[in-house]
Amino acid sequence: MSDFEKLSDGVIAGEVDRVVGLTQEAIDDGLEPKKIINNGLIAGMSVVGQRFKDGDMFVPEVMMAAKAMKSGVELVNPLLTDGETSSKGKVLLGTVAGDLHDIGKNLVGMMMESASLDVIDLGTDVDPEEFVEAVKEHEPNVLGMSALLTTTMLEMQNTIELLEEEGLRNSLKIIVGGAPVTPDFAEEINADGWSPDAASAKDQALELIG
Ligand code: B1M
Repeated sequence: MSDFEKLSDGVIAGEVDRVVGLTQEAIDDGLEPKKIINNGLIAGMSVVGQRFKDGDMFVPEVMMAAKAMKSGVELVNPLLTDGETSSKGKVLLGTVAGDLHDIGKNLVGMMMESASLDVIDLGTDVDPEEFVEAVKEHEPNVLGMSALLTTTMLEMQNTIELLEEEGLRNSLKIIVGGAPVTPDFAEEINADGWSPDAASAKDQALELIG
């Protein structure tokens, strides 16, 4: 098994200590930092994303894998040179106003981070005005909104309308998700995309960023 395969394997197994040890070994052996991230750590997390999508892995295992991957990336990140920053774009994420459910949203954020997207997580119960202020401040490529209640999903529409009023809608892509949110609803409220799960949300963000 190659060093990269061992690293991927450690991420898939969610073993933080093993991943930290293997990452340090890879650094000491002089392997290229970007390859350690892409061919080892992110490669492992891609497998996790696919298995989660297929129902072969579950939330706690995905969280452990994401934690292991993050621990490895943190060791390698300081070694990347300026031109090598691994960021593929910026995503602003939040659960809408009145809604405190954040497990799904956190998974979406982890998957996105594992694909080298910069994630700014506004947390839960984020009202339209807060989303608008954060879009002005951070200028993200993508805004992702999560809702788990049939009552709060309407806040997605309120947020998009406020972004339109403020002239901010055209400069960003919007994706929505959460158990009660359907593709038809996403289209109705003028979102750019809908995803059924965290791994698909990551794929969609990357696709929309282009
Ligand atoms: Co609540 N809750 N809850 N709850 N809760 C549900 C959602 C509910 C379906 C339970 C039920 O009645 N069967 C129901 C909603 C009914 C409805 O509106 N249709 C409900 C209710 C009613 C409530 C309260 C009103 C209960 C009460 O107090 N009377 C209350 C509301 C509080 C509030 O938000 N204001 C409430 C509270 C809570 C807890 C705080 C106790 C807790 C949340 C803890 C937390 O999140 N930190 C909780 C929980 C845990 C649930 C259930 C059991 C599980 C939700 C979950 O985390 N699923 C849920 C019932 C259920 O789903 N079985 C329920 C796992 C998670 C990985 O899945 O969030 O769907 P999910 O995320 C998926 C996808 O949806 C997608 O990707 C994720 C991963 O693949 N996804 C996105 C999510 N966001 C996305 C964003 C994207 C793309 C994809 O793009 C940006």
